[in-house]
Amino acid sequence: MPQIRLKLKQVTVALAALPFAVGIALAADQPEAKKGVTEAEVKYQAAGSPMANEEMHQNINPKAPPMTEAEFTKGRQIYFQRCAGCHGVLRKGATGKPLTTDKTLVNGTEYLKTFIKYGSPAGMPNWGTSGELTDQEVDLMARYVQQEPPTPPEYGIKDMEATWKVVVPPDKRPTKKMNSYNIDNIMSVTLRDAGQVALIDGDSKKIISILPTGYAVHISRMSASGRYLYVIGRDARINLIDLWMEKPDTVAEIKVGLEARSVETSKYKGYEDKYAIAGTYWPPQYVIMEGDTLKPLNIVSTRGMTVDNEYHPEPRVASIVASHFHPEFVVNAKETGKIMIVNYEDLKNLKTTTIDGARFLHDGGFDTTGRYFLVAANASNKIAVVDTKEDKLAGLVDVGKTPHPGRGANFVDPKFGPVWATGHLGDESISLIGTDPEKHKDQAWKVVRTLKGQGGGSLFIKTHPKSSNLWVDTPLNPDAKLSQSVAVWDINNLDKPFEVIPIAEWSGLGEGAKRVVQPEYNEDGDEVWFSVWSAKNQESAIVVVDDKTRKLKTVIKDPKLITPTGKFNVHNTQHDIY
Ligand code: DHE
Repeated sequence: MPQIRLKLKQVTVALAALPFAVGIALAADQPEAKKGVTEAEVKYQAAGSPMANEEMHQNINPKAPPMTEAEFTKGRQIYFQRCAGCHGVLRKGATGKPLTTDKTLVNGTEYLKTFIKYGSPAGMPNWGTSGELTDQEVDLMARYVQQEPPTPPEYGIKDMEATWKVVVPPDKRPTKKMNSYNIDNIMSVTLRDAGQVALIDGDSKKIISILPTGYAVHISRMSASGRYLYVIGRDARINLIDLWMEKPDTVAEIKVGLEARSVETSKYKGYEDKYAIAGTYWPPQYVIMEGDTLKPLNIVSTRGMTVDNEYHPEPRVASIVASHFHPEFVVNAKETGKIMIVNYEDLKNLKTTTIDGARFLHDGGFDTTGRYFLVAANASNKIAVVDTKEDKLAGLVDVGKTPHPGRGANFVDPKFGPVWATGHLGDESISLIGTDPEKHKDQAWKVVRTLKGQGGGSLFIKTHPKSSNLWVDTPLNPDAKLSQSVAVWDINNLDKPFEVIPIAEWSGLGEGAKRVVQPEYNEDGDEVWFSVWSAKNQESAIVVVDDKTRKLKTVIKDPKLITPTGKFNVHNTQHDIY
């Protein structure tokens, strides 16, 4: 079959940051997925991929309807902005159905147009009738998905080295803390659509500095010593920030791929601050770097077989945590459902233990002992439990629909002992899982209690060892009353109904989505911070609540606080306290 090889030119259309953009979501084709996807899940999946502007190779399929090069370029941009989050870069399917040509060519242009225009009850948005795409664009996309998927370039050590900058070499950095900030109580706040982080002094609530980072910056993590802060953008750029400087700033940076979400640092005794690791969505791989310079050392691909023994070309790297029991990282691959425990003692003779979890691994956190890592397998409605001491699967727990714990919440249930909890995107339940196989063996790795929350669309749940409150957000619930408030339970009295706290109302903001997202505690565990997240051109805020009284303490507002989402307290992040 003749194939024309065509190299698409780089395009300059800016990728709009689409915080509330929706993606195409169809779970029906996935073996483990429960049928139907809620509006919250659809909303969550697809922020625009930063890859829309990458140069890619395109093989023309002679059986597909004709398209001009300009049409290809436009189709590719729309695909990466709207569709890739759910259907995958190579269109092999993730939350959404596979859109490979063996399927799309059979369906044909007219069928695809109807599907794209009107959507489906299983979760596909109605791109045409909602006004997001014109009839012409719907027609273009129907033809585009019948072409072979363009392949973004690979990204190896030379590409990484070309972007690697050591701004201040280690021997030119301070040898002791040069500022008077209480570093342990600094909050690193994601300013999502500004591509920045705000470092906020948790004691004074004043902004220390706003630092440029990657595109649609995603998470912050701390080094074992608490000195270095690592921030990763969706465009896979990492900033290494030295908190000892008079004014904390970036001392090194690197771009480790084309699209990413996770970064972590070595925490095992003897390896503190020695290594950093980042996982990428594209290419599907992870890289181990020097902790204090970000020099890339070792890149490992995650391509391979799924837990169902089918090959997957694009297993995106989701959460990564550092083991406290061995010199190891726990790397979670989304599409394969495999959990890789990577031993970093000898990078040239890398030992990896691979555990079968379930699909699609996403976010998670440790239990209170730091031994067990609990990770959401969101398309399987399960939590996989990894024993990081024995390096094996301790359990696979059935929970509610589309679990989304963030790092989860650890506390002692008055009846069932130590538990770790997760909320869900797909329903209103909060699952409490027993985590003490020694003293509460019968409860371990089982849902011991289910709380009924405000509604679905929950992303983050949080408590603190010094608190008796359990906070659950619902930022993606379609009802503004729910997305703009949080529910809080008394841990010592879980049968008592939750209280609803109107965080967005307390913020005093005007117009905007005002989604209340991600509770995070201060170092002392007596304040809980919430982001009130509106669009880029609207005012947002951070609301600080007194944890004991559940009353408003203060509102942090500043024109520079653009789209705040995640907040990472240095002490809590450094010590995995949640
Ligand atoms: Fe996240 C964590 C991926 C959308 C805020 N997010 C994570 C992690 C992954 C991930 C893999 C775990 C990292 C780790 O622990 O190493 N997030 C994704 C996506 O793929 C997704 C669904 C769509 C996308 O295109 O990015 C997505 N995430 C969002 C948002 O829309 C959120 C709410 C706002 C934002 O800032 O973009 C969001 N994600 C967060 C936050 C964390 C996170 C705040 C860290 C939580 C924590 O407490 O550690």
